[in-house]
Formats: sequence, structure tokens, C-alpha cells
Amino acid sequence: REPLYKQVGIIGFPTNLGQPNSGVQMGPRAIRRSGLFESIEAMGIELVDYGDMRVTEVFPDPPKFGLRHPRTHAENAMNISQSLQVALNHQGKENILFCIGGDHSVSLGTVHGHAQVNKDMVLLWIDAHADCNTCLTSGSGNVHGMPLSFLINELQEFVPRMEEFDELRPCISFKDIAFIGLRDIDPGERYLLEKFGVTYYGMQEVDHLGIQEVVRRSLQEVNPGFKRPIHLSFDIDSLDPGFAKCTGTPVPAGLTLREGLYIAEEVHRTGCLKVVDLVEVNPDLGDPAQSEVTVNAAKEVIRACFGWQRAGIVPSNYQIPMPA
Ligand code: 6HN
Ligand code: MN
Ligand code: MN
Repeated sequence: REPLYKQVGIIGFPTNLGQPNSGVQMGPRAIRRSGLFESIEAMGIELVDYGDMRVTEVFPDPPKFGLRHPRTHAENAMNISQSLQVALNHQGKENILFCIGGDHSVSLGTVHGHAQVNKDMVLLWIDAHADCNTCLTSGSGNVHGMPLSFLINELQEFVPRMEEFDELRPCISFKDIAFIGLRDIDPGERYLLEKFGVTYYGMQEVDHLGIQEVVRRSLQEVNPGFKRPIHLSFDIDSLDPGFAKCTGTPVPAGLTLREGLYIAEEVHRTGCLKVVDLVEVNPDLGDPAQSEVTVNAAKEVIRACFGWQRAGIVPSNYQIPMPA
């Protein structure tokens, strides 16, 4: 079978100010060194590495409404959005683009940028957390728990105006988003998910229905008939800490690596997957063995997204050895 994609694009966004731990900015480097490129080559797919975007830190940058580093985040988000639009317009149709974080604040820019290019895109958010706190519901002030509050149309009445974020117009509706893997939801987030009747499958639903049914329903609800482009935002902390210990906000009782791979494989199979965020890998947390396990899990999820199969693959240039 021919690979679905002709080209894999990779951009690194080495942010870390969306949360308090240093080290998450090393995610792109660690994932690039994980053997990922060998898998791309083995499938006969072309790699376009756009390198790492330069992340800026603005001074001074005091908190606003409790939100930490507002000017820095607003500026990085617009730069990330621009980089993504340039990359997506440069790529052809049969391509997939991976955005490697960095913390989950990168999705402020990646989802915004993708939505400018593919106006009808849908979003799958795979995470232990719902990341839709407003700066007023957030207990931490960390932007990695808030990116969706700036992006979702319905949430704007709950977000105080900050002129820094004026350019970052909301670009997606709650009805075009499905969440999977949730198990640490703040009260304000739960309130908003219920109020707007959002499609979300937490770990309780994964246990009750099984991952197969959860993925089937998620896709059916946001993308019936597989007609719209998909943006997959995959937070490594969706996985159980047994598979992804090295992340800033690990939560017990998460997805197994098998469940994570199943999600990626099924989303790949739709043929609609255009952009993937892989965020929150922090190689500096935990011991080196745990770091290797976490980075490897990220690599496996990424390659399942571009079509690597657990059942093995036949490279497009493969020739079976014959006896002389
Ligand atoms: N993430 N809900 C918590 C907060 O601080 O708002 C945790 C957010 C985690 C965000 O993992 O991308
Ligand atoms: Mn998370
Ligand atoms: Mn997240």
C-alpha cells in the first residue's frame, strides 16, 4: 500500500514560559534525535525540516489578570501562527506537518495559524487536561492551561480584553472540538464544557466504552463523513506516567501507549490529518531512562500519525530478495 503522505514537515517551537518548569524547550531537540527521521526515510516519505522557530521573551512582562507573561505569549503565538501559515502554504496537499513543543501554549499559535489556512478544520485535543481555563478561572496563571480560551468563539465573553491578544482572533467553535483522555479538569473548565455541551471523553469514558468506541464517536461527532481537515493536538501527559513520566503536569491513570497509538492510527486512517502538535515532553524531568521512555512514546505517536503501522510497513522502494 502506498503511503498516504508524500512529505512530512517538522517545525520545532521550543517554548517553556507557558508553565513553570525549565526543560520543556528541549522537546524538539530530543524528539529529533529519537530515530524519527529513520522511520520517515524507511517509509520512503520525504522529510522537510523547517528547524526551530526562535522564541522570544519580552521585558518587562508583568502578569495580567493572573496570566503570566502576557506580552511574551501574545508575541510568540502570532509568530508561531505566521510560521505555520508559511509552512502550510509551502507544502502540497499530500503532506502532514508536525509542530513539536515546547509547552502547550504553542497551540495558541498552531491552531490559529492552521485555522487561517483551513477555515473548516476540526480539532482533536488529546490531553489529561482540558486547557480551556480563562485567566480568571485558572488557579495557576500558566498559559499552557488556557490556550483554548483565546481560540474558541464561545469563550470570548468570559475572557477580559487584553490588547496584547487583539490580533489573536478566536477561530474555532466548541462544536468542532473533541477531547480525549481528560482526568484533571478544573471547576471553571468543567462548567464551560457542560454549559456548551462539548464532546469530551475522559478516562472514565475510555474505561466504560473502550478506546475504539471513543475514537469512533469523537470523529463521528466533529467530522462526520471525514470531509474536513483535522488538527490533532497531542499533549504527552494524556499518556499514563508509566509511558510518559517526563512532563510538567503528569496525572496518574492515563492512556496506555497502545491507546495513544490507536488514536493516532485511526486519525491517520481518516486521510484528513493535516497538522499535529506534540507537546509537553520535558527531557530534563525524571531520570535518563524515564526520559528515553517518554521521548520514545512521543516518537511512536508521531510516526503512527504519518502512517507507520505496528503491523510493520513495506517501504515504497522495497524489492523482495529472490534466489538467483
Ligand atoms: N497542560 N489545569 C491546570 C492549569 O494550571 O490550568 C493544568 C494545566 C496543564 C496544561 O498540560 O497543557
Ligand atoms: Mn496536559
Ligand atoms: Mn495540554
